[in-house]
Amino acid sequence: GSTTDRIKILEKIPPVANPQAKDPAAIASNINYHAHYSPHFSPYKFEPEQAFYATAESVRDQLIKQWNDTYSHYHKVNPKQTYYLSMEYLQGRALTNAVGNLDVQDAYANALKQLGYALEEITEQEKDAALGNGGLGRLASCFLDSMATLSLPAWGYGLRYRYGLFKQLMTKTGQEEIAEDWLEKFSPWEIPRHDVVFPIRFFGQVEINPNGSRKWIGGEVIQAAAYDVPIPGYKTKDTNSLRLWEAKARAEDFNLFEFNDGKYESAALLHSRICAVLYPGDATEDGKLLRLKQQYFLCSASLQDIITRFKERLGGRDKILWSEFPSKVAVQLNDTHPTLSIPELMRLLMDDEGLGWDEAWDITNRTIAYTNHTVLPEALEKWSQTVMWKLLPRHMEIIEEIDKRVRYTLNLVNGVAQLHSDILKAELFSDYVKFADNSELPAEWESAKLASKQQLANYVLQVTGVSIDPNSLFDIQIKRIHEYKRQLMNIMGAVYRYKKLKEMSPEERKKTTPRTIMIGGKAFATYTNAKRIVKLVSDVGAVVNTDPEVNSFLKIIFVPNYNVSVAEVLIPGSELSQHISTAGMEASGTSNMKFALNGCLIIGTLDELMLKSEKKLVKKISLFLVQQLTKFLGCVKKESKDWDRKKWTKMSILSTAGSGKFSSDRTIGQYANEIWKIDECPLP
Ligand code: Z15
Repeated sequence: GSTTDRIKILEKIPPVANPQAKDPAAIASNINYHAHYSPHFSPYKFEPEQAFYATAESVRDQLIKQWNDTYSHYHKVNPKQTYYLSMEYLQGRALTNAVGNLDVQDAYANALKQLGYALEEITEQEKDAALGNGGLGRLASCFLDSMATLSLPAWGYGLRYRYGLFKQLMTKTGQEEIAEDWLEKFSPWEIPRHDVVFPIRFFGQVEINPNGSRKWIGGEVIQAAAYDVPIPGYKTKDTNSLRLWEAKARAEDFNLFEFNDGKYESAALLHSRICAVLYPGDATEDGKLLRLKQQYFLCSASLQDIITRFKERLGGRDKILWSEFPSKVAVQLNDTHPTLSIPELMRLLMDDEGLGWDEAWDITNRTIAYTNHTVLPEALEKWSQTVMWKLLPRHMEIIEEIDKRVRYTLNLVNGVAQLHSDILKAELFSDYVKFADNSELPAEWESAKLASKQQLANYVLQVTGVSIDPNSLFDIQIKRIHEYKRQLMNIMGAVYRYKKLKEMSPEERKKTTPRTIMIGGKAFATYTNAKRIVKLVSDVGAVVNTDPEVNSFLKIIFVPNYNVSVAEVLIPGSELSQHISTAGMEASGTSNMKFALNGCLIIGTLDELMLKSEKKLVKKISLFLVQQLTKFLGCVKKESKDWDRKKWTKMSILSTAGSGKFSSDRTIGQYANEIWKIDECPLP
């Protein structure tokens, strides 16, 4: 409808605040209330964008009550609580998730219909929150979802980057990076906590007191201010928090005299930029001072907040029993990025709270756990001692002491992936297998898949202008572009397939299975080889897709700007996906599990770590691209021969049936029991 039509519809619906509205008419009124009284736009407009913000604010009303209730419930019960510290979160869109978890999907769809909109049209308006790069960040977001779903008292801590991951624009010269300001208008999902502010120090020196205790003084101090994002769970009222820190300078830190002298780069102004951008590299080394500052900023603000809450929950006792701290707090570090938490907790306990080394070290050990996410040596961050001593002098003293005391005793490392082939088999041959041969399920399964493929085809047409056949085999590889992930091998395989098709007679071609190969992912801006791969994929596509002789048998698509909401369209529409990283290089991989859950078959590397875990020692063989490609093509050929719709459907059903283990709910359940030792704390 036109702008005037929309306003006319709006006029018929009374704007009434009703944060707990349940029926569609009341919800429509509440949405209209927000359009009128929480305005962020000029009046007399109710275009899709305005409708999205008003709808999101209305859904937020629904969340806020149970969110506050959850907080006071935790405060009263005072259970042991987990804090997940991560430099990255890839939340994607929140509206569909919130409406689904609150179980108000139909009511909202209906309400929006009264306002002249389809729910899908409105949810499409939302920008992805992309405060992360890839697998590590998305895993953190899945974990938050599962922690709420399992009613666990567990919160996330992160940074409120103004600019998240860049937007990938495809031009004649390949990938171009566009800054994405996800807060350009505003985020309806964050609540500023003006009362939660902590000082964060950088530089300065260590003062030694007459009694031997030490204190970090001087340097520069900035403020960390909290912004909370509600995390609703599925089929639970528990609504947890993701607390994002924002760097702020206090008014008194501004030196107006300097400013008036034209010195705009005052320390205070520089500091306010700490959270300006997400570092856009995925698993690559970075020694930038700003990144180190970001990491310390996250650790210090989060730990000060955690200690403050621990003290608040003492329940009126004025004596602090620090030995109780590990029975109230578990801190999980997502990769090495937040490991400064270890010396920071030591510093806070010793220098601010007056504990001795042994007691502080015992508490720190029992509180903090770390997960490793990479086997790439270049992904392990390193900083020079000079930089560290300058920026964090007290922490360096503590780190040296830890090194002296534990360098010969430390032997515990835990990683993200473990293979449980036996469990897998047990699940694969469980009762579900019977359904795979059931007469109705395969047909329903196929039509659901076809519907998802049709949606994907519509999306590809919309973003690339290329039309693809939903009846062709959809073969997908989506992940950050990296040499070790071997998108190059995949595209070489596609070129080989194209050449073979060109050699065939028209009759022979008709006997092949038509295929659409889709590759998507972002390349780190300065990673030249990765950017060349992106360009190659899109150039090969341009040749193949316009070749009338073969383009009904093969299409090659570079899917631009791969992100969470694009994944939500691609993964359900997939039939075959590529997980072909060089053996021994991928710590785990997580999209493989999402594809499998969505009934997609997988081509994957038989990783040498897997063989090792089965105690079969294999000699490490390093292949050149050509040999790898030959092997890969052998695999691809076999899977082409196997392409029999009935057989595929059965394998697809078994794939979904056997992948329950890969739910992040299962992972988080295990973390809660085995590492954090926390119990669920559901709202009554
Ligand atoms: C990242 O996305 C991953 C590891 C890292 O060290 C960094 Cl900095 C970013 C990925 C791994 O590459 C991937 O194999 C793993 O599945 C994922 O983390 C989640 O654990």
